[in-house]
Amino acid sequence: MYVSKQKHMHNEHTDEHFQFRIDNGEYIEPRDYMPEAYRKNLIRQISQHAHSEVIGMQPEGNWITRAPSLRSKQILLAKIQDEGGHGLYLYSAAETLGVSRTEMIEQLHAGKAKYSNIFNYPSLNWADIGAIGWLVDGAAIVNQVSLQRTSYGPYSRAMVRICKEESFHQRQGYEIMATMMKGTKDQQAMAQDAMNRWWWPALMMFGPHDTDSPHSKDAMKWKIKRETNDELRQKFIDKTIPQAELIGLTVPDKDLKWNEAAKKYDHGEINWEEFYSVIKGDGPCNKQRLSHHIKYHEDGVWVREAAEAHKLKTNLSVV
Ligand code: BYC
Repeated sequence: MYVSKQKHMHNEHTDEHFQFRIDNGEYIEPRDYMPEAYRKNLIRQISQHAHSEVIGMQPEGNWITRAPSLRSKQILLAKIQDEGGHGLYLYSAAETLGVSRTEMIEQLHAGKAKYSNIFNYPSLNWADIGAIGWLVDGAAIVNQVSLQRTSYGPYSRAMVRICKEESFHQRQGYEIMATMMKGTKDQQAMAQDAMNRWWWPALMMFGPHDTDSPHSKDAMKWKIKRETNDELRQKFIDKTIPQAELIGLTVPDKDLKWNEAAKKYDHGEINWEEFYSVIKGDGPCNKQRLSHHIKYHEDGVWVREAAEAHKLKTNLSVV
């Protein structure tokens, strides 16, 4: 009896048992056994996801002071604040895997950790705020709805909460685009121009094609990813095109057409050269985004020190 219990306990700490649990649809929790490569892949993905949320505040923050009405300013402020919150849930989820937030930020500042390609493009005018909410948050939702069922418990739970807020963000953007499309010829042209500039980078958010995605095989086996890059990209395209048509926007892809047999849209070739150049650090705003983050991180040293001092004082008073 005793021997069989020991054997069972031993088995719990093997890759085989881990995969059995994954195949069985179980969630993996921080203290559970996990292969080192699973832990590393999760830290990479979750920390990059967190960095994306926080860096993503910059292109939107650019328009707070110039929002066209008090209502739109309040909504934009609330949305950007949500993104900061998403970053915090995600940094906390990553910390449960044994990495500190300080280390993650250091990796970002050293250029070792990536963040989403999309935030390296400039937000030139108010229509861009519409396009970001509608297309960028729209793409993020498709990805994140799928990640609600990711195999790592803390990441999955963070996604459930984030998805609720993202659907409001997507509507905020679509409302801006719909309003502009009902406006003057100039406003319609601005909305179309924003659509033209954000469409292709939004498709790139899903990552390289499955055949060129080095992390996908393991991520699918471990159910970190529940759907592949191409499957999610296709879902986004099929869902977004009718929304564009409804408000009179043209999708900037001459090869786009409905495939009746496959019941999906076929689309044109994505410019992967542009994608790799942007994620390597050579996009239009990479340097600006990173130097802004570094500056405000350094300016915020006193806040972190004050928080630490307060914690110490509170702990002492409890003792
Ligand atoms: N951008 O093997 P692959 C938001 C990298 S923010 C940059 O397919 P994976 C929002 C990839 O990291 C939404 N890099 O990788 C916030 C890898 O390089 P490394 C952010 C990319 O991880 C504010 C290499 O290419 N969402 O919603 O299996 C305002 C090979 O790729 C990108 C998430 O982060 C990219 N787009 O699949 C508004 C979702 N794509 O790390 C909105 C969580 C690929 O080996 N992340 N790379 O140096 C994921 O689902 C997956 O990480 C990805 C990529 C699908 C993005």
